[in-house]
Amino acid sequence: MTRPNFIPLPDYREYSVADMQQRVAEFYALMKRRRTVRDFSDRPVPRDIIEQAILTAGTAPNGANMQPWHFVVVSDPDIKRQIREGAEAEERLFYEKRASQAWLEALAPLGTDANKPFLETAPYLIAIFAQNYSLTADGKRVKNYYVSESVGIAAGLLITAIHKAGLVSLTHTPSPMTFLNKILNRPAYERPYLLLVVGYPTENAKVPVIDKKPLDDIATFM
Ligand code: IYR
Repeated sequence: MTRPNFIPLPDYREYSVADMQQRVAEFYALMKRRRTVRDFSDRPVPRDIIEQAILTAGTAPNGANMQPWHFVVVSDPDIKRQIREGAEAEERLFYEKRASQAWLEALAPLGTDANKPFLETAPYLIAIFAQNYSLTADGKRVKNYYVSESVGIAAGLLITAIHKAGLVSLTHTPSPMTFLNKILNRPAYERPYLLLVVGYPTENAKVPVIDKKPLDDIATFM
């Protein structure tokens, strides 16, 4: 058993109430501008921006600090093509067979279909894997805790960091995504969680007209 090892909270900064109000409002204004984009430019993006965004994702709070995630960053055109083929095969089944009528109706305002050209156009695909187990130095499997919650929070931070940098992303989830294990050579105990498409939008990128629920609908204060 490793014994607890504590230090005084490092780098905590307290702000005045007025500063907090300004900071949180500015952050909301920044995040409100984020849109999920499907029209990607092929303009290249420097790799260090992606590296910083992934480091940000890795700061996520998570179960027992097991950090049960792995990010595979794909820029190789041949691997992107394989991912597109794998995803479109699943999506064709989804749109033609698997999706209920109600699901297709819910998706209609987004105008999506089984074609996913952005999987080849965008400069980066980040495949996020959730690790149900971690491997110790001697190759033993140890169970991870709160894996979905942890990886979900990390994915949120990644999306936030990419937006803050000035790039756009698409949370893409062809289902099932096991083809990603094969193409990207990841072990079976890693579950593909999300495929994040990252890059610049095209100059005439379009997004659907949607709105976000008001505070009263999403929060209760008691
Ligand atoms: N995975 C499909 C369908 C899809 C499902 C949901 I829920 C969305 O919010 C968007 C799309 C696709 O990517 O087309």
